Amino acid sequence: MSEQMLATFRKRQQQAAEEIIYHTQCPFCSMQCKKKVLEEKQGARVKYRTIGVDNPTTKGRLCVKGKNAYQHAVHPERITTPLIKVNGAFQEADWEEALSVIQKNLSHLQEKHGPNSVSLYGGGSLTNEEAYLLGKLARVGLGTKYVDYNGRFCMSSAASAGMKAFGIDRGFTNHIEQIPDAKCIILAGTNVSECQPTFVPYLEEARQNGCFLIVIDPRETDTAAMADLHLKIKPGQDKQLALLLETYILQNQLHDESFCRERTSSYDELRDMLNNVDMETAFEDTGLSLQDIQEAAYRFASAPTGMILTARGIEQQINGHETVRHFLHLLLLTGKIGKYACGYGAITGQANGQGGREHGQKADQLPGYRFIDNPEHRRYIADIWGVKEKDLPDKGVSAYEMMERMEEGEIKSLILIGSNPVVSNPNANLVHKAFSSVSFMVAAEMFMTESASYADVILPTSSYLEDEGTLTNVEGRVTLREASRPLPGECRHDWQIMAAIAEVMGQGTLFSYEKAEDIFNELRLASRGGKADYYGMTYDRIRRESGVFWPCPSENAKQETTLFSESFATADGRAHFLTESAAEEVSKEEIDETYPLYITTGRTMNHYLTGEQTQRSSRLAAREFESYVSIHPDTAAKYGIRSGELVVITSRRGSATLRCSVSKEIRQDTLFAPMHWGGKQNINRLIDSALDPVCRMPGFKRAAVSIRPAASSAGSG
Ligand SMILES: Nc1nc2c(c(=O)[nH]1)N[C@H]1C(S)=C(S)[C@@H](COP(=O)(O)OP(=O)(O)OC[C@H]3O[C@@H](n4cnc5c(=O)[nH]c(N)nc54)[C@H](O)[C@@H]3O)O[C@H]1N2
Ligand SMILES: Nc1nc2c(c(=O)[nH]1)N[C@H]1C(S)=C(S)[C@@H](COP(=O)(O)OP(=O)(O)OC[C@H]3O[C@@H](n4cnc5c(=O)[nH]c(N)nc54)[C@H](O)[C@@H]3O)O[C@H]1N2
Ligand code: SF4
Ligand SMILES: [Mo]
Repeated sequence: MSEQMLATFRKRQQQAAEEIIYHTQCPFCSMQCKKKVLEEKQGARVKYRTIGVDNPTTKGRLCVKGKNAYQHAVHPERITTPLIKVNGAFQEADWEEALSVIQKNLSHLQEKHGPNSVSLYGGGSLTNEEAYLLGKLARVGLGTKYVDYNGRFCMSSAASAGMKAFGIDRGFTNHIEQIPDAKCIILAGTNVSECQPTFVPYLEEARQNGCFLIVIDPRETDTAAMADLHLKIKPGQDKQLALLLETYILQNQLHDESFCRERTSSYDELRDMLNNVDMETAFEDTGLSLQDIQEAAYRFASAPTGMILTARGIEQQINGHETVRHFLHLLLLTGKIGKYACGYGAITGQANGQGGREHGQKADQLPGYRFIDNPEHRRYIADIWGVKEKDLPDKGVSAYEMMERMEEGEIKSLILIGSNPVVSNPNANLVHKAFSSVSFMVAAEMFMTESASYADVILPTSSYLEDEGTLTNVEGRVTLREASRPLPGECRHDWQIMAAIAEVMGQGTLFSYEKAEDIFNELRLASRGGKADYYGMTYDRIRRESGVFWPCPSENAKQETTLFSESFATADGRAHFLTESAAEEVSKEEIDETYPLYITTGRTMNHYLTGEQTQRSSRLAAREFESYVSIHPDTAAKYGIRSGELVVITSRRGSATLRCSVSKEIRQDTLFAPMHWGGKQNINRLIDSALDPVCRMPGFKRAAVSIRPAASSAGSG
């Protein structure tokens, strides 16, 4: 090697040594895989590598999204200065100007139309500290009742079902390390292979140990491919299926009579109710074979241990609450809860899907899973916040209902932090109108999204590489994301943004924090004695123990690996059966001559939610650069559609144009489209605005539609 070459080589080596390591957690799903991102600077060039880091939940595993998530965080399209809209165009501004515009507009609207003219909309990507602060900003910073978040669309039915049946709502009732010992597992409407890939090894281990795996899904997903029995159900008919399973278990004496008598209430009423179910109709509704249904019931009830895991397939229905309740009945009837390797798991969705719903960004809730219409709960939180109980607003309305009130003109302003509602809400055409009709809108965002483009002021926020805080993962384990990358440009953290808004609105003293940990320490007090009690956790303890489960009432409280082993968290200590139907008045959308097919919607491996982040990762975008609709080959032939061509799908609300993908994996009467694209590919233009009467969940998983080639001029709807 020549001297010159050696010198160049040494120089390169020196440059390569300029490596910074950022410890963090993946920003996407509820597995919250721990990882480190290595930033290697070589002169002007920067290279990134991502490595999984061992932890009790995901053991160092990462999926393709987690490996590539740095790409959006360092993307040149990141918004890094405040933007103000002037004559329809965004202009860069400084924080002082932006906050002054916010103060003037919000004050003007509230003086003229009252405090409730302003609304806030949050998200499940926010840390616990930020979700807590969003609720506080609404109730005491701005004094409005209108606050809700995207988690309403995510898990509200599982949350309300868990709360009513068991007395608390924590995703998993058991630590997930017990899964390998479960001998029968029902996966109802969950596609973990694509949505929580680092969870899958737990199921594989269970199967190795002899577990019988049942998957309920209208599609043959990668998850269904692992199953011993796949029930390819008609969309929206899972409650009917659960009723059939319950009845079969009881009729064949496969239930646990002493568990039902000792640990539950309304057991006799449940039996009476099931006697009155029209079994023939229920059976026809499911589109399944009787033999398969009977096998599922027999396998689950007779297995020594068993678990039921649900996700959005059965939950995002306008009878989602009741559907989940009936799946919980299967656990109660067979006594498979409160025991090792038995129990329930609502597989949470977003990074902080669980914690995000516990600390008060939901219309009806206060921190610690307290309720805003409970006088005692109100008093407790008012004391923590140093305000009078009577000054706390009442309950607001759910996420989509806020959109309706914007469109009707009652809500005049919106502060959006961590969501992209024009792509993710049902009946997306109405959301466009709602956003056009508000007089003043603020968005805290990383990117110019379809929703943020409606804003009058955009505030640049931090990413998961920069923003430290706690998140509660799929297990109910509170983890600490130690994010240390310096804030790019003028970006600020969401909690700083909320504190700054409170300050210009004259409430700064209630929002003076120096770091996320200060907010966490207030949250600990606010959650103390509540159902989701975080009081016994500190940042140090979470670090030391690699995450801490709630409930955690004291600093030396032991972590409970199995909830409900002695009693349930209800007032009488018993689990509650649901014996009447509240959902009868909301009728599910039926197919007819004009709209002859069902459509269901969901996710694919490479993209995340409305795609704003994953589509800015070139490696993920390259894997799937546009949306699609799956159709069975016989159905495609019937409607004269060739694979790969563009088709127009129309419902009673609107249309989307998608590329057709012909596949035997889907039912003949059903189409499937992912939710990750906006604009003309936005599948939520088709989804109805009807909501579950108990939890206000929309029916994202079932609509009636027509299909035609985009090239043809004829069409229906
Ligand atoms: N890759 C990826 N992973 C994600 C996300 C993402 O966007 N992309 N998002 C995260 C979030 S926020 C969430 S909430 C979770 C969602 O996780 P999942 O709920 O697992 O995801 P989905 O694809 O919405 O729906 C799951 C399955 O339900 C099926 N399904 C549709 N209709 C019905 C029905 O009527 N009955 C039954 N039984 N099944 C039905 C679909 O075919 C689909 O396979 O994933 C999280 N993880
Ligand atoms: N048809 C159909 N629609 C659905 C669903 C479905 O299955 N089918 N699923 C529903 C479900 S489960 C969910 S969870 C919703 C999700 O719906 P959305 O909340 O609209 O989805 P995201 O794409 O996560 O939007 C988050 C936005 O916030 C930004 N962001 C990310 N992190 C942060 C942060 O820390 N702070 C701030 N300020 N901004 C941040 C991102 O850039 C992105 O633009 O969609 C629902 N909509
Ligand atoms: S998307 Fe989910 S499973 Fe994949 S790396 Fe991120 S947190 Fe883990
Ligand atoms: Mo979600």
